[in-house]
Amino acid sequence: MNGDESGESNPEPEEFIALEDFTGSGAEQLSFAVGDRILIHDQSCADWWWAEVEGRYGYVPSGYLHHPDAEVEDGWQDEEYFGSYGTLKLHLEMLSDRPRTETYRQVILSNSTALRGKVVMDLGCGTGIISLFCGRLAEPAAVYAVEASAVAEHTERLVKLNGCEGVVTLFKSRAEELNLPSKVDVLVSEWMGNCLLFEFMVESVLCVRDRWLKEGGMMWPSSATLSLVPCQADDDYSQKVEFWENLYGLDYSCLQPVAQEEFFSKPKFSHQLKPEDCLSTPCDVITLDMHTVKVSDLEKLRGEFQFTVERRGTLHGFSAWFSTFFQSLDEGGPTLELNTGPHSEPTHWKQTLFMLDAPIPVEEGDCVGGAIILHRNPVWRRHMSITIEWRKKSRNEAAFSEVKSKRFPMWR
Ligand code: GJV
Repeated sequence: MNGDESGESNPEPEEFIALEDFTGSGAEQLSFAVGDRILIHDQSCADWWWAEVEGRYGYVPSGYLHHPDAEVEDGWQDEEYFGSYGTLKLHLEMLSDRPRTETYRQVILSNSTALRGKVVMDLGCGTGIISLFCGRLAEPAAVYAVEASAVAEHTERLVKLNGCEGVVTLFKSRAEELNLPSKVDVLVSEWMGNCLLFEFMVESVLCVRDRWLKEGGMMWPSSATLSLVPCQADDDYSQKVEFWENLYGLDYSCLQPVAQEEFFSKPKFSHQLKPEDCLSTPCDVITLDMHTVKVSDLEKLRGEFQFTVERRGTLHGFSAWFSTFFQSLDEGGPTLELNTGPHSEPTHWKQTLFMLDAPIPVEEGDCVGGAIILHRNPVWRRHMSITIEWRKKSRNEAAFSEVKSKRFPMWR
Protein backbone atom coordinates (compact mmCIF):
# COMPACT_ATOMS: atom_id res chain seq x y z
CA MET A 1 0.00 0.00 0.00
CA ASN A 2 0.98 3.57 -0.40
CA GLY A 3 1.49 4.78 3.12
CA ASP A 4 2.64 8.21 2.12
CA GLU A 5 0.01 10.27 3.89
CA SER A 6 1.66 13.57 3.02
CA GLY A 7 0.99 12.97 -0.65
CA GLU A 8 4.60 13.88 -1.45
CA SER A 9 4.97 11.23 -4.11
CA ASN A 10 2.54 13.28 -6.18
CA PRO A 11 3.05 16.96 -5.49
CA GLU A 12 -0.14 17.98 -7.21
CA PRO A 13 -3.09 15.90 -6.09
CA GLU A 14 -6.09 16.17 -8.36
CA GLU A 15 -9.63 16.80 -7.25
CA PHE A 16 -12.45 14.47 -8.34
CA ILE A 17 -16.19 14.47 -7.59
CA ALA A 18 -17.93 11.42 -6.13
CA LEU A 19 -20.72 10.11 -8.35
CA GLU A 20 -22.05 7.73 -5.70
CA ASP A 21 -21.92 6.92 -2.01
CA PHE A 22 -19.18 4.44 -1.17
CA THR A 23 -18.86 2.51 2.06
CA GLY A 24 -15.29 1.37 2.48
CA SER A 25 -14.64 -1.99 4.06
CA GLY A 26 -11.46 -2.44 6.04
CA ALA A 27 -9.05 0.15 7.35
CA GLU A 28 -7.51 0.99 3.99
CA GLN A 29 -10.67 2.03 2.18
CA LEU A 30 -12.18 5.49 2.45
CA SER A 31 -15.90 6.04 2.71
CA PHE A 32 -17.44 9.02 0.97
CA ALA A 33 -20.79 10.40 -0.10
CA VAL A 34 -22.12 11.40 -3.48
CA GLY A 35 -21.00 14.93 -4.37
CA ASP A 36 -17.93 14.84 -2.08
CA ARG A 37 -14.72 16.43 -3.39
CA ILE A 38 -11.96 13.84 -3.27
CA LEU A 39 -8.24 14.55 -3.62
CA ILE A 40 -6.40 11.84 -5.50
CA HIS A 41 -2.74 11.56 -4.49
CA ASP A 42 -1.85 8.48 -6.44
CA GLN A 43 -3.62 6.60 -9.23
CA SER A 44 -2.07 3.44 -7.82
CA CYS A 45 -3.80 1.06 -10.22
CA ALA A 46 -6.74 1.30 -12.59
CA ASP A 47 -9.44 0.47 -10.05
CA TRP A 48 -8.17 1.76 -6.71
CA TRP A 49 -6.68 5.16 -6.05
CA TRP A 50 -4.97 6.57 -2.96
CA ALA A 51 -7.08 9.49 -1.82
CA GLU A 52 -7.84 12.08 0.80
CA VAL A 53 -11.24 13.25 1.95
CA GLU A 54 -11.25 15.98 4.58
CA GLY A 55 -7.94 14.87 6.08
CA ARG A 56 -8.74 11.14 5.99
CA TYR A 57 -6.64 8.94 3.71
CA GLY A 58 -7.35 5.61 2.04
CA TYR A 59 -8.12 3.78 -1.18
CA VAL A 60 -11.18 4.68 -3.21
CA PRO A 61 -12.73 2.93 -6.25
CA SER A 62 -11.90 5.03 -9.30
CA GLY A 63 -15.14 4.11 -11.07
CA TYR A 64 -17.12 6.12 -8.52
CA LEU A 65 -15.28 9.33 -9.36
CA HIS A 66 -15.62 11.99 -11.99
CA HIS A 67 -12.88 14.40 -13.06
CA PRO A 68 -14.21 17.98 -13.26
CA ASP A 69 -12.15 18.71 -16.41
CA ALA A 70 -13.87 15.83 -18.08
CA GLU A 71 -16.94 17.89 -17.24
CA VAL A 72 -19.21 17.74 -20.19
CA GLU A 73 -20.25 21.21 -21.30
CA ASP A 74 -23.81 20.13 -20.71
CA GLY A 75 -24.66 17.58 -18.06
CA TRP A 76 -28.28 17.89 -19.20
CA GLN A 77 -27.44 16.75 -22.72
CA ASP A 78 -30.10 19.19 -23.90
CA GLU A 79 -29.10 19.09 -27.53
CA GLU A 80 -29.65 15.35 -27.67
CA TYR A 81 -32.69 15.49 -25.39
CA PHE A 82 -34.63 18.18 -27.25
CA GLY A 83 -33.36 16.75 -30.52
CA SER A 84 -35.13 13.49 -29.74
CA TYR A 85 -38.42 15.33 -29.16
CA GLY A 86 -38.01 17.36 -32.37
CA THR A 87 -39.40 14.65 -34.65
CA LEU A 88 -42.70 12.81 -34.48
CA LYS A 89 -41.41 9.42 -33.31
CA LEU A 90 -41.67 9.97 -29.55
CA HIS A 91 -44.83 12.05 -29.89
CA LEU A 92 -46.41 9.20 -31.81
CA GLU A 93 -45.52 6.85 -28.96
CA MET A 94 -46.92 9.18 -26.28
CA LEU A 95 -50.08 10.10 -28.18
CA SER A 96 -50.79 6.44 -29.00
CA ASP A 97 -50.73 5.74 -25.29
CA ARG A 98 -54.46 5.91 -24.58
CA PRO A 99 -54.48 5.60 -20.77
CA ARG A 100 -51.93 8.42 -20.59
CA THR A 101 -53.53 10.83 -23.02
CA GLU A 102 -57.09 9.99 -21.99
CA THR A 103 -56.29 10.66 -18.32
CA TYR A 104 -55.14 14.19 -19.17
CA ARG A 105 -58.26 14.66 -21.33
CA GLN A 106 -60.46 13.52 -18.44
CA VAL A 107 -58.66 15.85 -16.04
CA ILE A 108 -59.46 18.83 -18.28
CA LEU A 109 -63.00 17.63 -18.97
CA SER A 110 -63.94 16.94 -15.37
CA ASN A 111 -62.57 20.34 -14.31
CA SER A 112 -64.00 22.25 -17.26
CA THR A 113 -66.34 24.44 -15.19
CA ALA A 114 -63.67 25.38 -12.67
CA LEU A 115 -61.19 26.15 -15.47
CA ARG A 116 -63.37 28.98 -16.78
CA GLY A 117 -61.39 32.22 -16.75
CA LYS A 118 -58.23 30.55 -15.40
CA VAL A 119 -54.73 30.86 -16.81
CA VAL A 120 -53.13 27.49 -17.54
CA MET A 121 -49.56 26.58 -18.44
CA ASP A 122 -48.85 23.35 -20.33
CA LEU A 123 -45.14 22.69 -19.79
CA GLY A 124 -43.49 20.55 -22.46
CA CYS A 125 -46.64 20.66 -24.56
CA GLY A 126 -45.13 18.72 -27.49
CA THR A 127 -47.76 18.76 -30.23
CA GLY A 128 -50.01 20.70 -27.85
CA ILE A 129 -52.56 18.01 -27.07
CA ILE A 130 -53.26 19.08 -23.47
CA SER A 131 -53.47 22.75 -24.48
CA LEU A 132 -55.92 21.82 -27.22
CA PHE A 133 -58.02 19.84 -24.72
CA CYS A 134 -58.10 23.00 -22.58
CA GLY A 135 -59.06 25.20 -25.53
CA ARG A 136 -61.76 22.85 -26.78
CA LEU A 137 -63.22 21.32 -23.62
CA ALA A 138 -63.02 24.28 -21.23
CA GLU A 139 -62.99 28.07 -21.36
CA PRO A 140 -59.74 29.18 -19.77
CA ALA A 141 -58.71 32.84 -20.07
CA ALA A 142 -55.41 31.74 -21.60
CA VAL A 143 -53.25 28.68 -22.13
CA TYR A 144 -49.50 29.16 -22.28
CA ALA A 145 -48.10 26.19 -24.19
CA VAL A 146 -44.35 25.84 -23.66
CA GLU A 147 -42.14 23.65 -25.83
CA ALA A 148 -38.39 23.81 -26.42
CA SER A 149 -37.99 21.24 -29.19
CA ALA A 150 -38.48 21.71 -32.91
CA VAL A 151 -41.85 19.95 -32.76
CA ALA A 152 -43.17 23.38 -31.70
CA GLU A 153 -43.16 24.41 -35.39
CA HIS A 154 -45.96 21.93 -35.97
CA THR A 155 -47.72 22.79 -32.72
CA GLU A 156 -48.31 26.29 -33.99
CA ARG A 157 -50.13 24.94 -37.03
CA LEU A 158 -52.13 22.45 -34.95
CA VAL A 159 -53.35 25.24 -32.68
CA LYS A 160 -54.69 27.15 -35.69
CA LEU A 161 -56.08 24.07 -37.40
CA ASN A 162 -58.10 23.31 -34.27
CA GLY A 163 -59.34 26.85 -33.85
CA CYS A 164 -57.54 27.52 -30.59
CA GLU A 165 -55.32 30.44 -31.62
CA GLY A 166 -57.45 32.86 -29.59
CA VAL A 167 -56.77 31.07 -26.33
CA VAL A 168 -53.57 29.02 -26.72
CA THR A 169 -50.29 30.93 -27.00
CA LEU A 170 -47.21 28.95 -27.89
CA PHE A 171 -43.85 29.77 -26.29
CA LYS A 172 -41.02 28.13 -28.19
CA SER A 173 -38.63 28.24 -25.33
CA ARG A 174 -36.97 26.28 -22.61
CA ALA A 175 -39.27 26.55 -19.59
CA GLU A 176 -36.42 27.92 -17.49
CA GLU A 177 -35.99 30.88 -19.86
CA LEU A 178 -39.64 31.85 -20.09
CA ASN A 179 -41.01 35.33 -20.03
CA LEU A 180 -44.75 35.27 -19.55
CA PRO A 181 -47.37 38.03 -19.43
CA SER A 182 -48.69 36.75 -16.09
CA LYS A 183 -48.48 34.05 -13.47
CA VAL A 184 -50.70 31.00 -13.92
CA ASP A 185 -53.50 29.35 -11.92
CA VAL A 186 -52.78 25.83 -13.13
CA LEU A 187 -49.51 24.18 -14.15
CA VAL A 188 -50.11 20.99 -16.10
CA SER A 189 -47.36 18.79 -17.48
CA GLU A 190 -46.67 15.25 -18.50
CA TRP A 191 -43.12 15.02 -17.18
CA MET A 192 -42.90 11.45 -15.85
CA GLY A 193 -40.11 9.17 -17.00
CA ASN A 194 -39.13 5.62 -16.33
CA CYS A 195 -39.13 4.88 -12.61
CA LEU A 196 -40.91 8.23 -12.36
CA LEU A 197 -37.83 10.42 -12.37
CA PHE A 198 -35.60 9.37 -15.26
CA GLU A 199 -34.94 12.36 -17.58
CA PHE A 200 -35.57 14.64 -14.57
CA MET A 201 -37.92 16.83 -16.54
CA VAL A 202 -39.57 17.24 -13.14
CA GLU A 203 -36.84 19.72 -12.24
CA SER A 204 -38.06 22.04 -15.01
CA VAL A 205 -41.61 21.67 -13.69
CA LEU A 206 -40.58 22.59 -10.15
CA CYS A 207 -38.54 25.60 -11.33
CA VAL A 208 -41.51 26.86 -13.30
CA ARG A 209 -43.83 26.23 -10.33
CA ASP A 210 -41.66 28.38 -8.09
CA ARG A 211 -41.42 31.16 -10.65
CA TRP A 212 -44.82 31.21 -12.37
CA LEU A 213 -47.50 29.45 -10.33
CA LYS A 214 -49.78 31.78 -8.37
CA GLU A 215 -49.99 31.33 -4.62
CA GLY A 216 -52.48 28.53 -4.05
CA GLY A 217 -52.35 27.46 -7.72
CA MET A 218 -52.90 23.89 -8.87
CA MET A 219 -50.30 21.38 -10.05
CA TRP A 220 -51.37 18.59 -12.41
CA PRO A 221 -50.27 16.00 -11.54
CA SER A 222 -50.65 17.03 -7.91
CA SER A 223 -48.72 14.08 -6.56
CA ALA A 224 -46.79 11.08 -7.83
CA THR A 225 -45.96 7.73 -6.29
CA LEU A 226 -43.35 5.09 -7.06
CA SER A 227 -44.49 1.53 -6.40
CA LEU A 228 -42.49 -1.65 -6.07
CA VAL A 229 -43.20 -5.36 -5.96
CA PRO A 230 -41.00 -8.45 -5.59
CA CYS A 231 -41.46 -10.51 -8.71
CA GLN A 232 -40.73 -13.61 -10.66
CA ALA A 233 -39.15 -13.19 -14.11
CA ASP A 234 -38.73 -16.75 -15.39
CA ASP A 235 -38.49 -15.81 -19.07
CA ASP A 236 -35.83 -13.15 -18.55
CA TYR A 237 -33.82 -15.46 -16.35
CA SER A 238 -34.04 -18.53 -18.55
CA GLN A 239 -33.41 -16.66 -21.82
CA LYS A 240 -30.45 -14.65 -20.54
CA VAL A 241 -28.75 -16.79 -17.87
CA GLU A 242 -29.97 -20.41 -17.79
CA PHE A 243 -29.51 -20.45 -21.56
CA TRP A 244 -25.74 -20.85 -21.11
CA GLU A 245 -25.97 -24.05 -19.08
CA ASN A 246 -25.80 -26.46 -21.97
CA LEU A 247 -25.49 -25.54 -25.65
CA TYR A 248 -25.74 -28.31 -28.25
CA GLY A 249 -24.37 -30.76 -25.70
CA LEU A 250 -21.51 -28.43 -24.65
CA ASP A 251 -20.92 -26.90 -21.24
CA TYR A 252 -21.18 -23.13 -21.55
CA SER A 253 -21.93 -22.53 -17.87
CA CYS A 254 -18.81 -20.45 -17.24
CA LEU A 255 -20.52 -17.69 -19.24
CA GLN A 256 -23.39 -17.41 -16.78
CA PRO A 257 -21.74 -14.83 -14.53
CA VAL A 258 -20.74 -12.88 -17.64
CA ALA A 259 -24.32 -12.96 -18.88
CA GLN A 260 -25.59 -11.97 -15.44
CA GLU A 261 -23.35 -8.92 -15.52
CA GLU A 262 -24.08 -8.03 -19.11
CA PHE A 263 -27.86 -8.35 -19.01
CA PHE A 264 -28.84 -7.63 -15.42
CA SER A 265 -26.52 -4.93 -14.12
CA LYS A 266 -28.85 -2.26 -15.51
CA PRO A 267 -32.61 -2.10 -15.07
CA LYS A 268 -34.80 -3.31 -17.90
CA PHE A 269 -37.15 -0.61 -19.16
CA SER A 270 -40.27 -1.72 -20.93
CA HIS A 271 -40.78 -4.84 -18.88
CA GLN A 272 -44.33 -6.11 -19.09
CA LEU A 273 -44.92 -7.48 -15.63
CA LYS A 274 -47.72 -10.01 -15.55
CA PRO A 275 -49.96 -9.73 -12.49
CA GLU A 276 -49.31 -13.43 -11.79
CA ASP A 277 -45.56 -12.73 -11.59
CA CYS A 278 -46.09 -10.41 -8.61
CA LEU A 279 -45.12 -12.36 -5.51
CA SER A 280 -46.80 -9.94 -3.14
CA THR A 281 -49.11 -6.95 -2.95
CA PRO A 282 -47.21 -3.90 -4.29
CA CYS A 283 -46.00 -1.26 -1.91
CA ASP A 284 -45.84 2.54 -2.41
CA VAL A 285 -42.23 3.38 -1.63
CA ILE A 286 -41.84 7.06 -2.54
CA THR A 287 -44.41 9.84 -2.87
CA LEU A 288 -43.81 13.34 -4.21
CA ASP A 289 -46.21 16.13 -3.32
CA MET A 290 -45.89 18.30 -6.39
CA HIS A 291 -46.97 21.41 -4.51
CA THR A 292 -44.19 21.19 -1.95
CA VAL A 293 -41.33 18.96 -3.17
CA LYS A 294 -38.07 20.84 -3.74
CA VAL A 295 -35.50 20.28 -6.49
CA SER A 296 -32.91 19.50 -3.80
CA ASP A 297 -35.12 16.68 -2.48
CA LEU A 298 -34.58 14.87 -5.79
CA GLU A 299 -30.85 14.30 -5.22
CA LYS A 300 -31.54 11.32 -3.03
CA LEU A 301 -34.90 9.69 -2.38
CA ARG A 302 -35.28 6.69 -0.15
CA GLY A 303 -38.29 4.49 0.44
CA GLU A 304 -38.71 1.41 2.59
CA PHE A 305 -40.72 -1.71 1.92
CA GLN A 306 -41.98 -4.73 3.75
CA PHE A 307 -43.55 -7.45 1.64
CA THR A 308 -45.29 -10.63 2.66
CA VAL A 309 -44.90 -13.26 -0.03
CA GLU A 310 -48.32 -14.49 -1.12
CA ARG A 311 -47.37 -17.63 -3.01
CA ARG A 312 -44.52 -20.07 -3.44
CA GLY A 313 -42.21 -19.12 -6.29
CA THR A 314 -38.86 -17.67 -7.23
CA LEU A 315 -37.82 -14.16 -6.38
CA HIS A 316 -35.87 -13.00 -9.44
CA GLY A 317 -36.02 -9.31 -8.69
CA PHE A 318 -38.25 -6.30 -8.19
CA SER A 319 -40.44 -4.31 -10.54
CA ALA A 320 -41.21 -0.62 -10.23
CA TRP A 321 -43.73 1.78 -11.80
CA PHE A 322 -45.44 5.02 -10.94
CA SER A 323 -48.88 6.52 -10.48
CA THR A 324 -49.84 10.15 -10.70
CA PHE A 325 -52.83 11.85 -9.09
CA PHE A 326 -54.76 14.87 -10.27
CA GLN A 327 -56.68 16.76 -7.59
CA SER A 328 -59.92 18.44 -8.54
CA LEU A 329 -60.11 22.23 -8.68
CA ASP A 330 -63.46 21.87 -6.90
CA GLU A 331 -63.34 21.24 -3.19
CA GLY A 332 -64.32 17.61 -2.65
CA GLY A 333 -64.24 16.84 -6.38
CA PRO A 334 -62.84 13.50 -7.53
CA THR A 335 -59.09 12.90 -7.77
CA LEU A 336 -58.15 11.25 -11.06
CA GLU A 337 -55.31 8.75 -11.32
CA LEU A 338 -52.94 7.56 -14.00
CA ASN A 339 -51.59 4.20 -12.82
CA THR A 340 -48.84 2.58 -14.89
CA GLY A 341 -48.74 -0.63 -12.85
CA PRO A 342 -49.28 -4.26 -13.89
CA HIS A 343 -52.89 -4.24 -12.69
CA SER A 344 -53.86 -1.30 -14.92
CA GLU A 345 -54.20 -0.92 -18.66
CA PRO A 346 -50.67 -0.97 -20.18
CA THR A 347 -49.01 2.34 -21.00
CA HIS A 348 -45.91 3.11 -23.06
CA TRP A 349 -43.90 3.28 -19.83
CA LYS A 350 -44.67 -0.36 -19.02
CA GLN A 351 -42.73 -1.38 -15.86
CA THR A 352 -39.05 -1.35 -14.90
CA LEU A 353 -37.41 -4.64 -13.90
CA PHE A 354 -34.47 -4.95 -11.50
CA MET A 355 -32.96 -8.44 -11.60
CA LEU A 356 -31.03 -9.75 -8.59
CA ASP A 357 -27.76 -11.62 -9.09
CA ALA A 358 -29.22 -14.92 -7.99
CA PRO A 359 -32.80 -16.20 -7.79
CA ILE A 360 -34.18 -16.74 -4.29
CA PRO A 361 -36.80 -19.44 -3.66
CA VAL A 362 -39.70 -18.09 -1.60
CA GLU A 363 -42.71 -19.59 0.14
CA GLU A 364 -46.07 -18.15 1.04
CA GLY A 365 -45.71 -16.19 4.29
CA ASP A 366 -42.04 -15.28 3.83
CA CYS A 367 -41.09 -11.68 4.50
CA VAL A 368 -38.98 -9.53 2.19
CA GLY A 369 -38.01 -6.19 3.70
CA GLY A 370 -35.66 -3.47 2.58
CA ALA A 371 -35.28 -0.13 0.90
CA ILE A 372 -34.95 1.51 -2.50
CA ILE A 373 -32.71 4.54 -2.96
CA LEU A 374 -32.83 6.81 -6.01
CA HIS A 375 -29.57 8.67 -6.43
CA ARG A 376 -29.50 11.46 -8.94
CA ASN A 377 -26.23 11.58 -10.90
CA PRO A 378 -24.39 14.75 -9.83
CA VAL A 379 -22.84 15.16 -13.28
CA TRP A 380 -25.30 13.68 -15.77
CA ARG A 381 -28.40 15.41 -14.49
CA ARG A 382 -30.97 13.39 -16.39
CA HIS A 383 -29.57 10.11 -15.04
CA MET A 384 -29.76 8.33 -11.70
CA SER A 385 -28.82 5.08 -10.10
CA ILE A 386 -31.16 2.94 -8.12
CA THR A 387 -29.98 0.89 -5.18
CA ILE A 388 -32.16 -1.86 -3.79
CA GLU A 389 -31.39 -3.29 -0.36
CA TRP A 390 -33.26 -6.39 0.74
CA ARG A 391 -33.31 -9.15 3.29
CA LYS A 392 -35.52 -12.17 3.69
CA LYS A 393 -37.15 -13.94 6.60
CA SER A 394 -38.83 -17.32 6.13
CA ARG A 395 -42.23 -17.63 7.72
CA ASN A 396 -40.94 -19.89 10.48
CA GLU A 397 -37.64 -18.11 11.12
CA ALA A 398 -37.27 -15.52 13.85
CA ALA A 399 -34.60 -13.33 12.28
CA PHE A 400 -33.97 -11.74 8.89
CA SER A 401 -31.03 -12.80 6.70
CA GLU A 402 -28.21 -10.31 6.35
CA VAL A 403 -28.93 -7.32 4.12
CA LYS A 404 -27.98 -7.67 0.47
CA SER A 405 -27.72 -4.75 -1.88
CA LYS A 406 -27.44 -4.09 -5.60
CA ARG A 407 -26.92 -0.81 -7.40
CA PHE A 408 -28.42 -0.30 -10.87
CA PRO A 409 -27.10 2.63 -12.93
CA MET A 410 -29.75 4.23 -15.11
CA TRP A 411 -27.91 4.83 -17.34
CA ARG A 412 -24.91 6.47 -15.75
N1 GJV B 1 -38.74 23.36 -21.50
C1 GJV B 1 -39.57 23.20 -22.58
N2 GJV B 1 -39.97 22.01 -23.04
C2 GJV B 1 -39.54 20.91 -22.39
C3 GJV B 1 -38.67 20.99 -21.27
C4 GJV B 1 -38.28 22.28 -20.83
N3 GJV B 1 -37.46 22.44 -19.79
N4 GJV B 1 -38.39 19.74 -20.86
C5 GJV B 1 -39.05 18.91 -21.68
N5 GJV B 1 -39.74 19.60 -22.62
N6 GJV B 1 -42.86 12.58 -19.86
N7 GJV B 1 -40.61 12.19 -19.85
C6 GJV B 1 -40.58 19.05 -23.68
C7 GJV B 1 -39.86 18.07 -24.61
O1 GJV B 1 -39.26 18.73 -25.70
C8 GJV B 1 -40.99 17.17 -25.06
O2 GJV B 1 -41.68 17.64 -26.16
C9 GJV B 1 -41.88 17.12 -23.84
O3 GJV B 1 -41.58 18.26 -23.05
C10 GJV B 1 -41.58 15.88 -23.03
C11 GJV B 1 -42.83 15.24 -22.60
C12 GJV B 1 -42.71 13.77 -22.28
N8 GJV B 1 -41.56 13.37 -21.53
C13 GJV B 1 -41.69 12.71 -20.38
